[in-house]
Amino acid sequence: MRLDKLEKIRENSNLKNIVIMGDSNLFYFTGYRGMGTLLYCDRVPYLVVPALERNRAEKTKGLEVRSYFPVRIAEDLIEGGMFEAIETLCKGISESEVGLDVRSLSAELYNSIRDKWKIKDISSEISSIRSIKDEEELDKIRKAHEITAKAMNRALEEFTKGGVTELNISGLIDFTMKEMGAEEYAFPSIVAFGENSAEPHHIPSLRRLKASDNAVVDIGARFEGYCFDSTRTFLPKFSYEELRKVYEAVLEAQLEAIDLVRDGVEASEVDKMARSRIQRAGYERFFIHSTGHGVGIDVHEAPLVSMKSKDILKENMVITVEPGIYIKDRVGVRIEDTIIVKKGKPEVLETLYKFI
Ligand SMILES: [Mn+2]
Repeated sequence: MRLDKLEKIRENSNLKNIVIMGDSNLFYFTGYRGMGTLLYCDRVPYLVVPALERNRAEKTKGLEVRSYFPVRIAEDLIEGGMFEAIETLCKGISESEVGLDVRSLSAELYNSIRDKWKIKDISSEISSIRSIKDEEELDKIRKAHEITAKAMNRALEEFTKGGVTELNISGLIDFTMKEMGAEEYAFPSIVAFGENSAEPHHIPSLRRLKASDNAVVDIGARFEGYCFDSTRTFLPKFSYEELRKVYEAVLEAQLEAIDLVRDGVEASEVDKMARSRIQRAGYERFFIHSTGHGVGIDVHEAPLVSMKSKDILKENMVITVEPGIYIKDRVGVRIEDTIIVKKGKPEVLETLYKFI
């Protein structure tokens, strides 16, 4: 429960009422994972949920749970939908500005709310608070790391044995993660062999591993609501020259960029460092995404580690550093670690040791 953080936002933004609708934000502030809305009405917090979620919601400590249903089937249900419930509980909500996590809403929902209330978007305040993790969050991320590392090792074993398809390996990865206690994967596992690795977001297929293939494996477990994100590029026993050159450039770029990561550094500097190393190797035009992103309840969240980022790295932010080179129809290499920013040397959560 992090209502103290919501109270701080309310105070700083000079708001009377706040409504939180995004799933990740709802989980962040309340610990509840399910359908529902956090209504913070004149400093009184309510968890407003549809009738079917009521029992689960009531396990959330420290919050008044109110539930609704379209018709009156029970005394203690509010008749109507979510908006009726909110307006019943928070009289006069439409009279002053309502703080809302607009970035989490669909365009449709946003439009219907805009007609009812005066909105103040508090999305960026929330994402900047969420970007700095507390110890409880870091422990969940470390556990997600441990699980992901097991799956990565399993993937390498299969790669070394050979005779497998991309789908074989991705299936084993997903199985291993759940076997080790992950609730699910943070995003669909990417396994890409040979020329397929030139597509950063390749979808695993029945492509069978050949002796000269590399493999890009980009995976992450989700543990108690927290994500992990890691990529390794496996090299074949005998790498051809281009693959070796590309791999070395990406690895050195990643290591140099990680060396720069610490409290107070501009995120854009980390991106520039990775990019300049890849430029020196002559592959700049093949590094077609940003260097990294924050990881937490969402697999992509603040801060942004890109050329244009305005974010400053702070202690206990969790970010990825993941340069890559992608040469169309030939080969791709990406190496990614999730990293905890510290005052000094960062805590690098490696899934497999890196070597050339
Ligand atoms: Mn990533």
